[in-house]
Amino acid sequence: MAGEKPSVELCKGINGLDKVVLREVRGSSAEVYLFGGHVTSWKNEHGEELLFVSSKAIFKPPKAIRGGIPICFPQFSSHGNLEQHGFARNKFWSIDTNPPQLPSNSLIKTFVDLILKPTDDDFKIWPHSYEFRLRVALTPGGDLMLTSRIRNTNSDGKPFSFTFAYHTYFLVSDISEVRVEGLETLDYLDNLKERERFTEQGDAITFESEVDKIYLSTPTKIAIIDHEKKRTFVLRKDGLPDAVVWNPWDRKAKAMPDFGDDDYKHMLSVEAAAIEKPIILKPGEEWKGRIELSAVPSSYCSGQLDPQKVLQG
Ligand code: TA6
Repeated sequence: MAGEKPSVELCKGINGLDKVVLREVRGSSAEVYLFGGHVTSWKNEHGEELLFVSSKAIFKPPKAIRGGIPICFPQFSSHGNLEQHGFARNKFWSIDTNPPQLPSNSLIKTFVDLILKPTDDDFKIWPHSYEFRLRVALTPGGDLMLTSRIRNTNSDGKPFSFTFAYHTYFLVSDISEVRVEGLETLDYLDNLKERERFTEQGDAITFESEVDKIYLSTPTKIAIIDHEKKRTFVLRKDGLPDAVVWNPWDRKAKAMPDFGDDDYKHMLSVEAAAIEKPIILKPGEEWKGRIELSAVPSSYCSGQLDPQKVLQG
C-alpha cells in the first residue's frame, strides 16, 4: 500500500518456491524468484502489472519460467553448444549477504542482491569458475533496475567468454497496436532466416507476424509504445550493445506448452543483450550489464509524450 515503508521480504511463491518481494513507498512493487534469479512481477503505483507471465507458465525447476525477465547466460539462444539460453535461468540462486559495493543512487533503498556460483556438477557443462551477482532494485519512482556483475574466478589462468540477455517480456494490451522506437535503420540478424543480416527500415517497428531479430549496436534507449494502454516503456541499458525483439505469433504460440494460444497478443520481448561480440573475461576481471525499465503514461497520437523526446531526453 502507498505510504508504507519500502520493504524487502523473502517469502514463498508458487509451488513453495522462494521469492523476494520488493515494495516501494508510492505503491510500486517487484517480485524475483531465487529459482533462475527470475523477476516475475513489476507493478506500478496503481498495482498494475507491467510484465507478461504466461497463464500456462510452469513453476517447476529446472524448467524456466515463461515470462517476466529470464536471464540468458552464459549463452544466448542456440549461439553455442550449451542448452538454449544457457543455464542461469534453470539454477537456484542465493541471497548475497555480503555483496561488494555497487556505486548506485543513494535514493534507491529497495533492492535485493542475489548470487550464482557454479557447483562441481556445473563444471562438467561449463568448465569455468565465476561469480554472478545480480541486484534487483526498485526506485522510489517505480523504475525497475537489474544490474549484473560477472567475475571470472578461474584459478587456472583461463579466460572465458559468454553471451548474455535480459529476456524481458513486456505486457502489452494488443501487439498489433504496439510500436518500438529507437531501432530504425539499424542492422539486425534475422533468426527466422538463418541469422542473415539485414538493415531495418526507417520507421518505427510494428507487428503483424512472427518476429525474432537481433538488432546490433543499438542506442542505449528503446521505447515500446502501447497505444491502447497509453503507456510507453522506456528501456535504458548499459554494457549491452544489442537488442533482441521477439514475438512468436500464433503458430509458434500453439507449439509452446507453457504459453497460451492467444498469449502472443499480449506480450513483446525486447531484450537488452550482448550477442554479436561475446564478452571475454580474464581471471579477476568483471563485466557489468544493467537495464533500467520505466513505464510512463503516454498518448503518442496526442503528442503529449513523443517517444523521440523520450529517446533524446
Ligand atoms: O529471444 C528470442 C528467442 O531466442 C526465440 O528464438 C525463442 O526461442 C525465445 O527466445 C524463447 O526461447 P525459450 O527457450 O524460452 O523457449
